[in-house]
Amino acid sequence: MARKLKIGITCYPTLGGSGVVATELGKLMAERGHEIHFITHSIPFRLGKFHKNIFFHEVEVNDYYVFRYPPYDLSLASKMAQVAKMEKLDLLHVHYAIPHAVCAHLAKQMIGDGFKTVTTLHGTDITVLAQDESLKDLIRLAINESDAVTAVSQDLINETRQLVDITRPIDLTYNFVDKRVYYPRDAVSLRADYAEPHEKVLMHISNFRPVKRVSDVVDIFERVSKQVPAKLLLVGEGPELSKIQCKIRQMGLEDRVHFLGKQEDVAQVISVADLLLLPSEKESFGLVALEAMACGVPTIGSNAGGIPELVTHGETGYLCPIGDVEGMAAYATQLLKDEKLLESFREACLFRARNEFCNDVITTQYEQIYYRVLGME
Ligand code: GMT
Repeated sequence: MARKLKIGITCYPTLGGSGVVATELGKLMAERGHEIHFITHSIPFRLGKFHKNIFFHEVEVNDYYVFRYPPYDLSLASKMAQVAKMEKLDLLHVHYAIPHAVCAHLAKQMIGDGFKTVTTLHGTDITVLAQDESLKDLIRLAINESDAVTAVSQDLINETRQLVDITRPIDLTYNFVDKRVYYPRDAVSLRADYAEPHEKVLMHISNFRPVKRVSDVVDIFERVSKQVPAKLLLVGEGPELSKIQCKIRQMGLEDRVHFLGKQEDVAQVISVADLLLLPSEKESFGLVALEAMACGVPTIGSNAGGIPELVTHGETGYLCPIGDVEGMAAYATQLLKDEKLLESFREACLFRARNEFCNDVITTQYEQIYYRVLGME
């Protein structure tokens, strides 16, 4: 049996799908007996209760008076090196190229002895940041200097090759959900708080950034609700929220739309829905569509980025070109009006989530990558 590893993990601990995936992966690796050291500026928000084998090392930024901008990246790199030496880590796994993969590269120089790093690309680190010429060379360096690089969809691998001019191997490692957490929850009483028994529930969950096209969500809902009695639940918050609230008022939809704000227990909330709307402009994977799928909720969305690798058009949801609100509304209406079809989609969702994106399978893939870079295959 291969020896248990000591793994350092760095991610954005307070927001986004990349932080969720990194944290869940750390928890699952710890369950397998590996020792996990999170090196982040605050405790990862999905870490939850006490876990044996999980340690947290806080990155504190030195606010020395000559610094106009306190150098977080340098503090992180130093902390990575310090923890790696002190705890005798086998490797560092960083999520998101900027600045984490760059810091890992710096840390590696400080640690020496052929120390290994693994980088996982999540999407915007390439699709947004690598568009910036001032960052492109830095991202390329960080990727090329990692001992293994993984990406959350084939689409992201293709974009990375194209945008950053990378030829090195990149492992495709899809995102996953923990099947013990993500399953259809009993949502009868919660649902009754928001919708009448004869009404359908559409849901959107995001960080309300422009890339999510939440305005399309409202346009789709307006069209659907003319055909099917329905409510829209909006979960999350972000820069577009007040614009969306205003749009809903202007369209006279206030009594049919509920804002739930940020929610911790996504599986419970999502189980209320009949459909998830995800019309994003860009989405390297679309973790929320997987969270929905695992709870038996089909997605109607755009065919942007990696979404088609996750949502099977005509089986676990329907996908249309970005901005095609008419098409998305038509598919949503068709599905909501046909209870038998909706039920078959629900079943297909549960089957696909359990078989293709299950925590056991993906955790093993990451574990194999760790052993490979350490020459322990
Ligand atoms: O835009 C977001 O939703 C946040 C962002 C992040 O960095 O956490 O999400 C990216 O990583 C997620 C986890 O791998 C993917 O599911 C999202 O598709 C990806 N977002 C984009 O590509 C826009």
